[in-house]
Amino acid sequence: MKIIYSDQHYHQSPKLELAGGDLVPSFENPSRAEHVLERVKKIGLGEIITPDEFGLRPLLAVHDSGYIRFLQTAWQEWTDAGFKGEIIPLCWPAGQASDVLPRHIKGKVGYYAQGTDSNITDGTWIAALAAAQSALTGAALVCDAVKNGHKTGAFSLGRPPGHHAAKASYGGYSFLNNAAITAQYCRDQGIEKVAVLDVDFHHGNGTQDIFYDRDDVFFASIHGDPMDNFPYFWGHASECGTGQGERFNLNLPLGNGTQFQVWREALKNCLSAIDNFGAEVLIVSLGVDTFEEDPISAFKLKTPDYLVMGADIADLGIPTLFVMEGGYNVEALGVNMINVLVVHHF
Ligand code: Q9C
Ligand code: ZN
Repeated sequence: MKIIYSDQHYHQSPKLELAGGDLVPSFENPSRAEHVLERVKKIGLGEIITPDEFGLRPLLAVHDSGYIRFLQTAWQEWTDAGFKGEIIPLCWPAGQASDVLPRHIKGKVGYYAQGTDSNITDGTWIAALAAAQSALTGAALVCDAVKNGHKTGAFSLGRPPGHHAAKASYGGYSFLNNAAITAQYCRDQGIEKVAVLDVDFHHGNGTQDIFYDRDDVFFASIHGDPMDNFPYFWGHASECGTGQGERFNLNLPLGNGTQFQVWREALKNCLSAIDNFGAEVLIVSLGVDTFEEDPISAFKLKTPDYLVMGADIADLGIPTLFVMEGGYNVEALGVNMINVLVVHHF
């Protein structure tokens, strides 16, 4: 399995995040990628390559152009307005509000943000763009394999994560939706049916948002019940898609404290739905914040469980791109994440 990695992720190194009213060191930080990369090297998972350049076009195929422009210019506008700290939004158009995009950067930030957890820094755009290009590089490998009738797997080892980023909003440490960008890229390469399987602890609300009315990209997510967990306003089992997309969105929320035996049943349901759909390419939003010792999540998966998870996914036998998402117990992150991948012999 090829691993795509860029050290540009170091440009996203937010200082602090609000947690329970305290400012604490950001959970989503460069040490996460360091631990995963270290593990990849230690076990010799595969060749590590740097990303190719795909430009902005594949990003604009899933994200709103005004939103992309905002990500590119937010830091400049923020510093031009005289601010020195990282960008943390302070107000939102909640409830009944105008849908007009404000002129001032403080208003724009509230317009595009889902919450206060995803600081925009001077390097956020550079890092997020590199993560997207890494994922696209992996997608190109997988698409080539499909065309040549080979089975292949690739792993985009990148951050910041992406699955909370919607068409026109950021949140949950996500700015560009790497999984969605690659799913659309595969479609544009002529792959008829693409499935996205999201195993991160948190619901992939951004990916759901992007493909909610579509029947060509199937989205399945296993996650902490939004009644008790971020992103709170998306991820209920009743959200099945709309219009053409009805029945092509599968949410399997599970209660806090869920252990692997129950989690695995949900995985089997997702995998058989993906199989029935007839996916030619599988993209996995690979978060391992389902780990029992994750500091911000509530499932009880153990380190060996990730081997079984990986084997179950490999059993589908579909060319697969793994895209790194969450996982915040940095000590265990490398081993847990690579356990999912190590059983893929292609
Ligand atoms: N202060 C991903 O795993 N809530 N995002 C943070 C802690 C947001 C997680 C609360 C969690 C988002 C990609
Ligand atoms: Zn997560």
